[in-house]
Formats: sequence, structure tokens, C-alpha cells
Amino acid sequence: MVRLAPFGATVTSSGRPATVFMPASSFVVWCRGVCAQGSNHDIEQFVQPVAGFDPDPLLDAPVSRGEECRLALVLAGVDFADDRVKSADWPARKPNTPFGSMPVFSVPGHPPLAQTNAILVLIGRRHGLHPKDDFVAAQHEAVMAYVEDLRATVRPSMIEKDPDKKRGMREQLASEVLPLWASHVERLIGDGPFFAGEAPNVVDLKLFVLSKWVRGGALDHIPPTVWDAYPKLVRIHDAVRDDPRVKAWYARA
Ligand SMILES: N[C@@H](CCC(=O)N[C@@H](CS)C(=O)NCC(=O)O)C(=O)O
Repeated sequence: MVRLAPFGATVTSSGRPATVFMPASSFVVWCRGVCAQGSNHDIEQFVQPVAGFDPDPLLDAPVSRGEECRLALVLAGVDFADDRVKSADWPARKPNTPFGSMPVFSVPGHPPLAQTNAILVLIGRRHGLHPKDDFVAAQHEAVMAYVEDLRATVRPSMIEKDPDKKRGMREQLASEVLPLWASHVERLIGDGPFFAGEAPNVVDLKLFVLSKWVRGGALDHIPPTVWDAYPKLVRIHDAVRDDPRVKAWYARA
């Protein structure tokens, strides 16, 4: 069931009040979600960025923080409203987000939630995609935070306009930063196929999307082979890629 809720209306298909954070000129598409366990689940809305406000066209490719959250909902089996913000609309919507950034995840009855890792952990806990043991969960969260550290380290090279400076930054990333990062993570990965064994967790999705980005060949001066010497990291990428739910997601029209 899909409803259009103009101007921040608060009716959900379950009849319960919904938290809507859209600006007044926007509308929200609500979808009924069904959780992995098969029972009715809250209606969930997911807002994420597209290209436009960022000079790097990569943000329009499925290698973003938003894609990490979408994949978590895909593995969870939850229908969601995939609200991709147009660059022209972003200035108006930005002040209505918790930290002026995307992605933002909204579940009726709760305030909108920002910060990718917090969103992933919430979805992971609700849908069996995050460890129940609190210490093991914290270990996964540490790796997820380390992915964000790497994104922040790569970021200056994405906004550098001078081609020579950009090349220098990227060459240093390729020769030093990326191998060191991967060597740290490689030591923490188990026997697989996923980070913690037979089943994927949200940490695997985080590593998958990052690997797609770093090894995808679209980052100038970063060779797609940059992580070939880290077989466990590559294995996680391949295991997530080959998951039938993930395949179906990328095969959709
Ligand atoms: N640590 C934040 C970073 C969020 C972030 O930087 N989002 C970018 C897009 S990936 C954004 O919203 N940029 C637009 C802006 O800052 O105005 C997270 O993990 O969600």
C-alpha cells in the first residue's frame, strides 16, 4: 500500500501518527514494510543524497552512504520509500535534517535519525544483521567507524580542483593510505565468507559499498587493483555482491 502524504500530513497506512520531517513543499511516499521475521513492521521512510551538491559525480553511483542503508533494508526485507533528494531541493531540506546531512532515516513515532552508522546499527539490531553480543557488536561498529574515517581521508582529494595536487593526493592514497587501511581491516576479518562467518551483517554492507567505490575504477589515480593483496576484504565484497537479495536489488528495472 502506498500513500501520498502532502505537506507533512501525519497519517500512516496503519492509522497511527507518523513523524514526518519533510519541508512543507514536499510530499512523502509511505510504504508498508514487512520485517524479516514476517510480521508487520513500522512504515519506514529513507532519505538519501544524490549527485548535485557534491562536485564528485560518484555520489550518483551506488557507492554512497545512502546505498549502505538501502542494502540493509533490502537484506532485512523491508519495503521503504527511497526518497532521493534532488540537488535543487537540498538547500530547503537541509535545515530539516538533524545534522544538515544525509542520509536520514524516518520511522513513524520517532524523530528522524541521521548518521549512517547509527541507521545501520538500528536496522541491523531490528532485523538480525548486527551481533547480539554487545562486545562483538562494538567490534563491528569500530570497523564501521573506520570506514567513515577513510571516507573523510579521501574527501579532500575529491574536492581538490588543481589536477596536479589531486593526482599527488590520490597517489599517496593509493600507495600508502589505502593499503595501510586495508591491512588493519584484513587482520580483523574471520574465515568468512562474511566478516563474522556464514551470514552477512551491516558491517559487511559497509565494507561492500566502500570496496565498490575504492576498487570501482572511478576514482582517478586509484588503480582498481589497489586492494588485490587483501583477499578477505575482496571476499566480503564478492560474498555481498553474490547474495541473491543484493543481486535482485541491482537487477531491478
Ligand atoms: N558522518 C555522516 C556524514 C554525512 C555526510 O557527509 N553526508 C553527505 C552526503 S554522503 C551530505 O549530506 N552532504 C551534503 C551537505 O553536507 O550539505 C554520516 O555518516 O551520515
